[in-house]
Amino acid sequence: MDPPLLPPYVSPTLALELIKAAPAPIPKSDPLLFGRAILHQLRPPDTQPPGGGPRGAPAPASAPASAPASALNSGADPGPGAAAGGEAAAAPAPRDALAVVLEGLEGFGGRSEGGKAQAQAQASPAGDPPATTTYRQLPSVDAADLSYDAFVRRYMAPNRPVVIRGVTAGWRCAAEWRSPEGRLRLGPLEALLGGAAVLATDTTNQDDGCGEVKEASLRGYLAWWRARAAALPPPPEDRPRHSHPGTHSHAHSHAHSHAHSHASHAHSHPAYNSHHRTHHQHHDGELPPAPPPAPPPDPGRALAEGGLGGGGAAGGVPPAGSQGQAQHPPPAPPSSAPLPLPLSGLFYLKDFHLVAQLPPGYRAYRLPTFFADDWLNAFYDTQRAAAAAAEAAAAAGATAAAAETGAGASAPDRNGQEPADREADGEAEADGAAAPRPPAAAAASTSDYRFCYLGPAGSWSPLHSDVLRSHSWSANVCGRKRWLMVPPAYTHLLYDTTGHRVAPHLELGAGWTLSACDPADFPGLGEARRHAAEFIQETGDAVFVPSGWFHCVENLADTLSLNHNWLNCHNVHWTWALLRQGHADAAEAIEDCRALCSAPEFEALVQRALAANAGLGWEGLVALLGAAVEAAAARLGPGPAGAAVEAACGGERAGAAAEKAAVGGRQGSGGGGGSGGGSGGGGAAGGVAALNALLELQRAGLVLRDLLRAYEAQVMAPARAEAARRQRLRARAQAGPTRAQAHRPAQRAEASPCASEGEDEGAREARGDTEALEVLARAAYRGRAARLLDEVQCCLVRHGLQLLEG
Ligand SMILES: O=C(O)CCC(=O)C(=O)O
Repeated sequence: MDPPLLPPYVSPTLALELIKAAPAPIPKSDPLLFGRAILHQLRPPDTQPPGGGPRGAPAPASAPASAPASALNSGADPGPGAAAGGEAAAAPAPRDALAVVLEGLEGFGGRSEGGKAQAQAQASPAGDPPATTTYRQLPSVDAADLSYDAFVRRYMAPNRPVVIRGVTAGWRCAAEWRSPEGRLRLGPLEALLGGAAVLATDTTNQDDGCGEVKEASLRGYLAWWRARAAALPPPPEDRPRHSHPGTHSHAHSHAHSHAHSHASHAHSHPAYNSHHRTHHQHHDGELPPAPPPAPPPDPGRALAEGGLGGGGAAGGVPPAGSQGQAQHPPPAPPSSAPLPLPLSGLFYLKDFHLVAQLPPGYRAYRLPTFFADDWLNAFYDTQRAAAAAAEAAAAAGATAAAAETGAGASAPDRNGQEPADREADGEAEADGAAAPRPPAAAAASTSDYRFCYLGPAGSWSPLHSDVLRSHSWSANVCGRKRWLMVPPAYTHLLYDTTGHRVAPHLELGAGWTLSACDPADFPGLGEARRHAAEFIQETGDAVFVPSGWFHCVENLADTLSLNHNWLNCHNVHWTWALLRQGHADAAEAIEDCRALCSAPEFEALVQRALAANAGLGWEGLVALLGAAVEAAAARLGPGPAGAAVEAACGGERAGAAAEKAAVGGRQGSGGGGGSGGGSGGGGAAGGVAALNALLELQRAGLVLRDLLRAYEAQVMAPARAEAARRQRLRARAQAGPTRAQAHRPAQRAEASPCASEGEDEGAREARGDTEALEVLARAAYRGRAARLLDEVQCCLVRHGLQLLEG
């Protein structure tokens, strides 16, 4: 990955506007964010499962988008919406609330119609395909016409999707992995990364949210792809050239955002049948001819040896040339050995950690400026650097303490450079290292959220929203995808009647196997579909998928895309909402264990379950926020930057000048991105940096504040209650049996396990409980969160700002 020209700053005007406003509220329609009880409140009464909840609840379209969490969860907990800036405190009228989500979403037709607008039909009760169902539209814009300010103002801050055209211009991978005719070239990819280990998901079954996942080497996967293409019958001569008539025009007109009829795209559905896909491939020629035979570069990693090539970071990758030019030896010859993947499957290579696997110096792409403000990958990069530094220190025989000292955010990268040097050189850590990586660092290097998706026409991704409720972006290096996206206000409609399963896809019509998407199982799906957006992503397009927008994606041609998940000050409150509810869910699931272990042990179990389920625990989130806060505070500088801020926003003229400085030269995807970058010293540019830093601090602070409140409500309070319960039991045991219990000794023993033990034992237990509470209260990350919040408050106050109330 080529580094972007960082950091991308919004103008002082916009930064100040965003600081004064709350982050966009999260519609409270997602059971994973707000608890499953929300389904009972939001679902229309006639779609409630038997005995499933209060009837007469408001219809989904009337769901308050920013009702306080306390209205949903018992207690006075203000909820993530409140954490996000206090808008939740004043729940708007239902219709206004919905408008919060859809208002101003240009091209997203019919927003004021409450779902009636463009949907002309919905599935019949039997699930028959509606002949004329259409989807809403999505805006698309040329990268060159979109400033970073405009992107943030129109899309990222309000959490709305957009297609940005022309982002892959100048990318090396676009030049090398795509033929001049626009076909996918698998040979150069194989030469670079053939030995890499990949996971291939079988997407044959449309009912299955996640098909069988098999391990292979990339070389093995590509061998499967070629063999499958060769095994498929040649297309009939009389067939039309394009198997997706409904989207054909997109390729030529770039008219991505128009809705089209369901009937017109039925052909492209994976379930349609493999012959249609074969036809597509052969006629459109996305798959290059089989490469010329040559000895495999590493027979041990060849497909013939059974799939998993043992890859790893550098395994099987030919060395890069001195200019960073990859050498492209011919791919492995066809082999008679068994394929690692069955030809009957339709395998999709998803979530392949491409950047981590690329050879040193191979800069496949430049991170578009729009997507460059990324706390998530920065955090994992830091962790990886820390792991590498710790390993190197350990290997050098250094003490553990010395290793720890080196394992911070300022740890040298694998080239031994300090971060400041790297920035000056325009280097990205992800570009790879010259030195061989220690094994643990190699393992850590896969802990990022930078992916490649590669699959033949027809492969697809089921309906999902992204990990940690992150934003994602997807850029098509080659190929074409069809997307369906559901605004977060309608998430509740995607669940089945048990409230535990999300529909695997949005279609209820022809071409899809319907049993799992029976309207009887998914009563809200028809309505969800009426609110969904559909669009085609062509080669060179990037899709911005905002937090919490469920989407399913289908490859209409052989497609390779690059995808990142990312967090920043605009959506980190979504992640916190997920982790907060995830903690409550995990605690509830193991509530029975609470009495059996100490409070810190119970909390550790909960956090472990949370991290396993969601991908991050609270401690991890505090670490991530800590990295963001420290980086922002460093940019702000130690002294009061009030003068700089004033220069940037105090007067009309200064503000306008600063804005110009911020936006100028940042048009387009790779065309800039950095003005400012100063440390808060005077002048407009310093003001830009300072205001952007203050915005980040404020948003991180809001989450930290809510996290500390949640720690009190969800960790300390239940632990205290449990300690008090135990204390009551002990007191009762010490007081001796009641008259009734004296006649029922067995029951007495059950009621109080301490009853038969002496007073000393009880006192010891009481002391243990008290100590356990103290341990919880002193949890290191809680202390760090409190210190970070103090730091945030100090920075804000120094500049005459404060955290939003709520
Ligand atoms: O392209 C795909 O198949 C899925 C991409 C996706 O889900 C994403 O980028 O969030």
